[in-house]
Amino acid sequence: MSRWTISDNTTARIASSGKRGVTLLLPGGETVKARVSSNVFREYKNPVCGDVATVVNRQGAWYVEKIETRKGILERTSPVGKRQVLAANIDLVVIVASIASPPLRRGFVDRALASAEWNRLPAALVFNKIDLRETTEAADLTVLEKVYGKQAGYTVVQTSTVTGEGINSFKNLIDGKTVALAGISAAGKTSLIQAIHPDLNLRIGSVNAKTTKGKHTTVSARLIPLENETFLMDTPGLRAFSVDHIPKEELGYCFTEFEGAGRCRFRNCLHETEPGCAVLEAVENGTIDKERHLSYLKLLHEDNTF
Ligand SMILES: Nc1nc2c(ncn2[C@@H]2O[C@H](COP(=O)(O)OP(=O)(O)OP(=O)(O)O)[C@@H](O)[C@H]2O)c(=O)[nH]1
Ligand SMILES: [Zn+2]
Repeated sequence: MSRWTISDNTTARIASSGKRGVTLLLPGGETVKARVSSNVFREYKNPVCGDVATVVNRQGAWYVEKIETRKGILERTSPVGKRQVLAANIDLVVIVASIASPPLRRGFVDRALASAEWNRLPAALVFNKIDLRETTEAADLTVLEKVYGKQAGYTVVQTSTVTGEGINSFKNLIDGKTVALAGISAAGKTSLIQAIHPDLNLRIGSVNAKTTKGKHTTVSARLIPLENETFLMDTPGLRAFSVDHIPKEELGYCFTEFEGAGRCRFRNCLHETEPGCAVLEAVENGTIDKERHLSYLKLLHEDNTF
């Protein structure tokens, strides 16, 4: 195409978005910088990672002309209480957690799951490093399958990038989808992607719990194309899976298995110490996992002020 022609409208994905414009992922896999037309800016503020956009090339420069209606968005509330869309058109949130080295952090898993539920995004779990299952610090996979698979109803995949176990299941899990990948540092996200794409030489990006949980950390996401219409969304910062903005009385709905416990005596029950609480009863008789309930209580009492 000549530098001076105006191209027909093309559909592209927004790979990343910054103050001075966006990076587009063109259908051929090429990434280019683009400016955002003012009408788009007025309507959407800014395109976000994952947006499907109509773009046009005018005299060598790319412009975003239109943003398709978003589905599957990841939102957070900004420090000043404004809702911010972080990423759009997510088909699946995949939470990667190692069962050992570093030890499993159930609190992180439950927070990320609750956040996905609040955003109404389907979620799945990948328990990685199962080659370490016989080590003393390893979390019990039978328990994890029961709690997250059977009781909470999520797809659970067990993997090891060392032995290759479960790598095909992981590949099938994400195939053809736009996937937001969540996991603490060193859980093995990069290794998993490299296991299915040995030729892809990239750092998936470091998620460091200490530096990215700070209140003023910028959270931006980027889209990485894999084969067969599969896109990985790298969301740096655990803040992307914040639960700060979930009203306390709604948090229980973000723990999927609580629903199955039946009705509590009080409609506004927070499942703490209330008499006639069906959730507490289920925890008592083991149909809801104690640790899941503890995670819930922890999130319920988390400092909600910014
Ligand atoms: N034993 C074992 N080690 C693994 C496995 N997968 C990854 N590792 C190791 O764990 C370490 C961290 O893996 P990464 O893939 O860099 O983890 P990450 O989640 O991408 O980490 P960040 O980039 O910091 O977010 C590396 O030393 C890997 O070699 C596994 O299945 N088993
Ligand atoms: Zn209750």
